[in-house]
Amino acid sequence: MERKKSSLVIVYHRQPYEEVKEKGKVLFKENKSPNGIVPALKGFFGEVERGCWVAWKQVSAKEQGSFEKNITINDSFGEYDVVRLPLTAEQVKSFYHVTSKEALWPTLHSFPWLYNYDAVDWNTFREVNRLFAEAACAEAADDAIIWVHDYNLWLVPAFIRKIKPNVKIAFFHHTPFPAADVFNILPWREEILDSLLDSDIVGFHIPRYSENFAGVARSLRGAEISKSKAVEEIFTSSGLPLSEPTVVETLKHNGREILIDTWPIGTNTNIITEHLSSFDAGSRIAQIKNEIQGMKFIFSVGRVDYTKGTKEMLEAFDRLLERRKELIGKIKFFVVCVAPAKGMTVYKAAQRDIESLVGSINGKYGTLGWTPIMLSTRPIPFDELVSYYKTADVCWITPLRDGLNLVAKEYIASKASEPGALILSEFTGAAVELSEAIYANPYSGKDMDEAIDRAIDMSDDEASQRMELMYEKVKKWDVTYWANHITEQFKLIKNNFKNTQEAVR
Ligand code: GDG
Repeated sequence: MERKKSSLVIVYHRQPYEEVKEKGKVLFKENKSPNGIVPALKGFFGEVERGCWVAWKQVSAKEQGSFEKNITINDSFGEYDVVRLPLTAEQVKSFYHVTSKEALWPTLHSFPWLYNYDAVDWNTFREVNRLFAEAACAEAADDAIIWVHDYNLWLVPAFIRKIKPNVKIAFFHHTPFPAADVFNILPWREEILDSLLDSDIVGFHIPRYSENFAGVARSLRGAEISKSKAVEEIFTSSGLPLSEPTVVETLKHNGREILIDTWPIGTNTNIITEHLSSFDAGSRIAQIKNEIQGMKFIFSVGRVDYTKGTKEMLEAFDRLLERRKELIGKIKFFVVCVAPAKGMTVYKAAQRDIESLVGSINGKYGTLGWTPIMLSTRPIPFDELVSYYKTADVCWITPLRDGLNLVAKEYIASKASEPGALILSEFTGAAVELSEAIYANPYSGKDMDEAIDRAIDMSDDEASQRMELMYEKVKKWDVTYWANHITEQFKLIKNNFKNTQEAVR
């Protein structure tokens, strides 16, 4: 029997569940972490009659023939379809590990010198994007919205537009979008831009990325900024490296209007509060407090990735112990830095750097009874994660570049009004929302030193006042707010912008 067509198709490279094998049987279990992007996106299925998710799965050439590509999942988000695109190991390596992670990722994060051009096989990247588009179109009703996520699927909108011209195409960027000077290094820039401009709506976390995108679209493709507005209350409009006073709302290109949406993803404050009030979290918090024994507790979370600035943060911690000997034995730093999927050579060096720095710092200052840094390269369960957030006096998040950074928001959601100092890089998207954080420029050792000093020395009164203000924002602009905002934007494109107060000139 033919499957019912979907009115919302989400195209995201990761599968929306954890696939586990138990007693020889494959089970699709809900993600262990109830927070994060996958549950946030699955939440949209509750709003539509039928939803579908398209992702890839590595399948060997031998198994491709018998592989069950289409499955239906029934979990706490309801019933939805999933298309698993079977990619061979070679396709995964070329499309994901090499082109996405070694060429596009460094460019998007403004690390062009790490961009590995020679290894890129653009034809494979294009082909995989075509497969995603075909799968999405096969599932989509004629008037569906197909919502494509992130840079590794940049070429999907153009293929969709050709296959199913009347569907609405939405695209969301989770990463930064760099200025034209950096973006235009990519030799495929025009093809990428043409595809993105085939969307009905292109979304970014913060105004700077939308402005950068509009700048590239204007200079490369002659797109016209047809509507701009002052940035909304959520964003700090001046004075920060990533602030912008105004933001583009619509672009006009080839006789079409493209909505440029700027709104940051929020975190799920309710789920965090629920988990923190559970018995498990309560006993874990008591246990952590017991283990910490009154020491100043610093916590940091981020994937192993040179963009996350873990090396620069550890170097600053090393200088801290060197500069302030009175902290020896009185401070504990827990760094959760989860190792990436195997096969990405680019991250091996980053992980080696981190492990060797941690070893060297512990060797330099540690004693039999005190180890300054505890490093976890394996993921910790969500209940534990929020318990660490709750107990941490300082949360240290200083990426060199980060599209948004949800960890900062999770720390705030866990602390609520309790004292806690958040050190936040000025180069994270979240920085333009969280003006009560202690800002740090991770490119400056001196700035990092000042930031950690301020965080450690901050009075509880000041730390709880700042936290309270940040919590109000994180709670107000949470993931539900973001979902409602996106739903409104979807309605707008469905009605061909008819709800816009001011007609586009
Ligand atoms: C991309 C963009 C943008 C991490 N370690 C553990 C764990 N995590 C969870 C965190 C958080 C998520 O992973 C990481 O989200 P971030 O936003 O910080 O960073 P990216 O993974 O780089 O995400 C980023 C995001 O997309 C959304 O658009 O903000 O800029 O790069 O939720 O909690 N969770 C658990 N154990 C861990 O060890 N349970």
